[in-house]
Amino acid sequence: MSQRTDLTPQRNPAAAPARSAAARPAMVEHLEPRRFLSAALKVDNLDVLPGFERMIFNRIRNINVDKPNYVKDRGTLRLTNTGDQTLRFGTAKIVGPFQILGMAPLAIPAGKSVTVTVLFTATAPPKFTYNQTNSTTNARDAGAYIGSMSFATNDPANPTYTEELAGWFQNDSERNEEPNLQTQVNLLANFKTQIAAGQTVTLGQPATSAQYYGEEVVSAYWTAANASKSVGVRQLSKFRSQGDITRFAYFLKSDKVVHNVLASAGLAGQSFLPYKDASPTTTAAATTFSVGSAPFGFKIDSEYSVDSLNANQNGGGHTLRFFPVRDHLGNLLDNTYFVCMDYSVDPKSQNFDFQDNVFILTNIKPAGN
Ligand SMILES: [Ca+2]
Ligand SMILES: [Ca+2]
Repeated sequence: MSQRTDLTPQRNPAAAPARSAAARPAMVEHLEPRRFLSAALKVDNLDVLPGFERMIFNRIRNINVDKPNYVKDRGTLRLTNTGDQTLRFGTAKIVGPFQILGMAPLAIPAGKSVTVTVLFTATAPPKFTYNQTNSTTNARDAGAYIGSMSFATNDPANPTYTEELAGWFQNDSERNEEPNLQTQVNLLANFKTQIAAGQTVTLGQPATSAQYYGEEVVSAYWTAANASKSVGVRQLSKFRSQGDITRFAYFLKSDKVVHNVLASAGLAGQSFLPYKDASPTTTAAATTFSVGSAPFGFKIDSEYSVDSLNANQNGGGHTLRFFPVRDHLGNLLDNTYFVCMDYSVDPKSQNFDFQDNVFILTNIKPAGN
């Protein structure tokens, strides 16, 4: 899977369908009516997540001095002209603390692509609106900027194209200034999955039993939806102790042997789209593994998807929550789920924010307990 998950961005519904040369009757090209000749814009977010239409970022003012934070403060779009006339752009209009690195493109010849890198440049939290953090102590020290980049084009289907830009700013690394799970999934990444009713800072549980929220899918074990294909994993975010590697594993229900398949870098301990451990920062924390039709569970660092296997039975040992992924239009993506975890090994520090590590899993379906 390298850097891509199976979550291929959906085509901009406002964009004209890609026109392939093969689809046109070449023999009558010279007679083709003028109305078929145009530029056509196709947009790809090279991060893939959260989608072609939106980029997510984060920044931290006071980084951890001993373990300097990697932050996701830039991302790149690929703009492709799938039409047969030169694609031309007006001046880009930016809303919010974002900027284009270098020159914005003015024109793209037919069939060619250019890349545009966008930086998140906030230097302070936004004006306080409501508590978007993972606790109640420092809610004014962090917040979300929701902005955009738009430009006019001569693509008749996209007279104005708008890319949504969403950035999280926190004054400090950790210190309860992390985006809570709803802030991450709904406000910043704009997935329409219902995490919980209303606005919820944490997803707490009674002392001895689990409590479930929103569209949560309760299943300790899973199987590959298509047994002939691999299961995909991509880490969406990591907001836990700075400097610590996160290890993602699976185990078969039959033998419980833990197979580590992915590790994300410790220096990306407070970041969206963390990178793979011992890799360049441009290598996304993503992988695939194959299990055929065997039921399996997940283990993320200390926490199992099988509640009874967890060392700490606070909240019934329920430390991994699964939610179906709904895209920005509210469509359920087939066999695609978030897994959202909360560390419980030290009961005193368990805070029930359930966003210490968030992954997106593809080609899986629930297999019960
Ligand atoms: Ca936590
Ligand atoms: Ca956390």
